Amino acid sequence: MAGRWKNDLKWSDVTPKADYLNRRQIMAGAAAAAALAAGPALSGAKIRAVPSAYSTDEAPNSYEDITSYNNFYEFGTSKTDPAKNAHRLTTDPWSVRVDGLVDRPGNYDLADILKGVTLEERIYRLRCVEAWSAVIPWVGFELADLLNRVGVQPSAKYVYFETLVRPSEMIGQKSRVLDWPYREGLRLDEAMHPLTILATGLYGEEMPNQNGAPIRLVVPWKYGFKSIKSIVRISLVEKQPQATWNMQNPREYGFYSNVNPEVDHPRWSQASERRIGGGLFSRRIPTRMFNGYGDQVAGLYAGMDLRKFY
Ligand SMILES: Nc1nc2c(c(=O)[nH]1)N[C@H]1C(S)=C(S)[C@@H](COP(=O)(O)O)O[C@H]1N2
Ligand SMILES: [Mo]
Repeated sequence: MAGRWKNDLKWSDVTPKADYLNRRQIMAGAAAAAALAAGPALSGAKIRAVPSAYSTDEAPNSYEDITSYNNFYEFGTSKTDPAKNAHRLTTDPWSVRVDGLVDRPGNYDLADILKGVTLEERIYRLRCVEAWSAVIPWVGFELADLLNRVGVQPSAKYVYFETLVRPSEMIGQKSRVLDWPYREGLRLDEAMHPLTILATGLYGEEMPNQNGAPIRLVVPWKYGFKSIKSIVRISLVEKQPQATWNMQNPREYGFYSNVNPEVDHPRWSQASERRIGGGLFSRRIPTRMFNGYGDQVAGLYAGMDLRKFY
């Protein structure tokens, strides 16, 4: 169609119908080959997702690595606790309360949130503040899609998020290791950025509980703790909201927490990182400014002192 932007093409426009339908068998996008190579059986609940130009071409970590080495303090503080304990979480039914400075506040059923969206595969790097990293083939949609649907009012400046509190199923919440609920926040322009997604799956399948089922945030240029899991509330607010790790230890964890190899954590260097899955001889690789997403996001911070506002 003359004059139509390339970006407006839908997957169904460029893929023969038979292939399109067959994708259920072959899984989403570039991750398929890696998943097959990776071996271990996936859960079986396939989701259709279209490939995205925002994906890295770096090889994803295996499904096994991504689902067995996690941070999810609601299920315990060790890296292997979430995989052991998160199966107890009931993720259906699930609703997300959207409130604050929005035109259409409400308690939205997850199924309704997902009705109008195009799920994409986004293969992103994830850099934890603890200096490990992974490459994860998420399935999700842009947070901006949801925010535009609920109507953000002009006075809103930040977005605040909360994780579920349900100690009967989230056994880590029986301990006061953090002040529950886990909470996070973004500036509105960060939240509206096309790289910022709400993920509902990985490796072309529904989100494993230990990775934040049924819906979690992914902000690839920030330290992993900003990517809050198992979200039940999204609030549009005027003032910079509370964020769990920033509350816990403001000297060590800033509100912005953009990945920055030049600003060390008070207790360790942030200059390099260890890719998970390398076993005993895991390699360290240099950490990149904004986790390698600087071309897309550096402009959000023009004029800010990135050493001060970490
Ligand atoms: N609710 C909640 N969200 C959370 C966390 C958590 O403990 N609770 N841990 C964070 C941290 S520190 C990281 S590095 C990522 C890890 O995501 P993954 O386990 O899917 O790799 O989740 C983030 N989201
Ligand atoms: Mo992290």
